[in-house]
Amino acid sequence: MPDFSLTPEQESLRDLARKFARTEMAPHAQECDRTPRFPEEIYRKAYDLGLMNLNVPTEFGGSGLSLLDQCLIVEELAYGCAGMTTSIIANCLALEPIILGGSSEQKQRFLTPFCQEYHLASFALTEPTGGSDAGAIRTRARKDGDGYVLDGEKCFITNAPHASLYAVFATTDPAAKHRGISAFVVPRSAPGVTPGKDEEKMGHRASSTSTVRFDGVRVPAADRLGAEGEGFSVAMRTLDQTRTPIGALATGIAQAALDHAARYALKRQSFGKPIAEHQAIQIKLANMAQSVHAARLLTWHAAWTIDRGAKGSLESSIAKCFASDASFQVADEAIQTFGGYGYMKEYPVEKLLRDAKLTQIYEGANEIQRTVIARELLRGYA
Ligand code: COS
Repeated sequence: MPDFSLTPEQESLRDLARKFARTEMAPHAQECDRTPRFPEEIYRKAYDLGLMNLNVPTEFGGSGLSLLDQCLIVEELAYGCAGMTTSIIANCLALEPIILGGSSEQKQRFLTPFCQEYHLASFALTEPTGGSDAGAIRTRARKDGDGYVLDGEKCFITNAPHASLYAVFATTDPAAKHRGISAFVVPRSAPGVTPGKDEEKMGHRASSTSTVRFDGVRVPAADRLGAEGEGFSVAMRTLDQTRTPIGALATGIAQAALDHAARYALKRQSFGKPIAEHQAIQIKLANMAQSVHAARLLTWHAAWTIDRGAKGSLESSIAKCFASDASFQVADEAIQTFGGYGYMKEYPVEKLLRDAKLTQIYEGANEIQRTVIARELLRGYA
């Protein structure tokens, strides 16, 4: 890890994502935020350039990128628009349970089509009464012949109205708590699957979020990932992988906020000089720069740790939690640097604050990240 240099391949991945973010995403970010609009044409272009399904192994037609490679891409995309990035990387979250828990036959069957043609998938874990307490989900999977029947409702599901496939977590035995949970792959076309209407959100408004209902949905046993009761482990291992890219996404928002604030501070005059020459603003910019730098390094460190085969629960929670808190603070300071203009929708920084807020909540609220961090930490002292 002391060597922070990127390989030529990583440099070109980063350049590709940077160019795409600045030429294809950023010019539409404001309009998609305001309307709001789900810009599927941009997601299709991202797919065509290989900027989706980053975690799918090469043997199933994916790019098989390391987590560090993924983070380099995600940070750049988020610089262009965090909401679009959430929709672009949602496939990674939805397909990870198949990568981790699926048999070779299931991987071939479910992953390959995503690498042959543009499709969206959703990760369906959260429920109206069970967000942070993932072991308490109520969606039922009742044994029926050689399969299961699913009943229940999921909420806050990214891309749900546009997805063709869902990774669904359901319990065969609620009394068994997390040990009763199994993971299933459910096609959108299965009778009884009903995505809800788009939620009106504070930020990430270019992405789509809705409920999904499962009413008597038949799922063959062949579409269960891993053994019955292994679903909670699949979900937790998935989140260990996908929280680090959220650190990268938050870093991208923070870098954008810092860049806007620094440029504005050099231009904006007060008391006869650019505000960048006032110490109060310099201190803000210096603190923002430290936060962005630390967020990036913690994210790279978590990615590097996991790429070397470690579980990385501690490192990914640290990266996600620190980077998202940093992102919110940096966006807040960017608004303060802009003063009244920062509060206006005409300027880009208020969107960054709204987008940063979600990174403190999704893929596990930061309170949960601190729970994970403390548990992992204390294990070393017990
Ligand atoms: N990898 C593998 N297994 C894990 C694990 C991990 N990262 N974390 C926990 N487990 C296992 C534990 O080892 C334990 O196994 P046993 O059944 O053998 O004892 C089991 O899972 C239960 O673990 P724990 O007791 O820690 O579970 P809790 O109910 O206390 O919940 C948290 C743990 C809070 C960490 C979990 O519910 C969580 O991550 N919640 C947030 C969910 C989330 O991020 N939602 C966002 C969805 S995507 S937008």
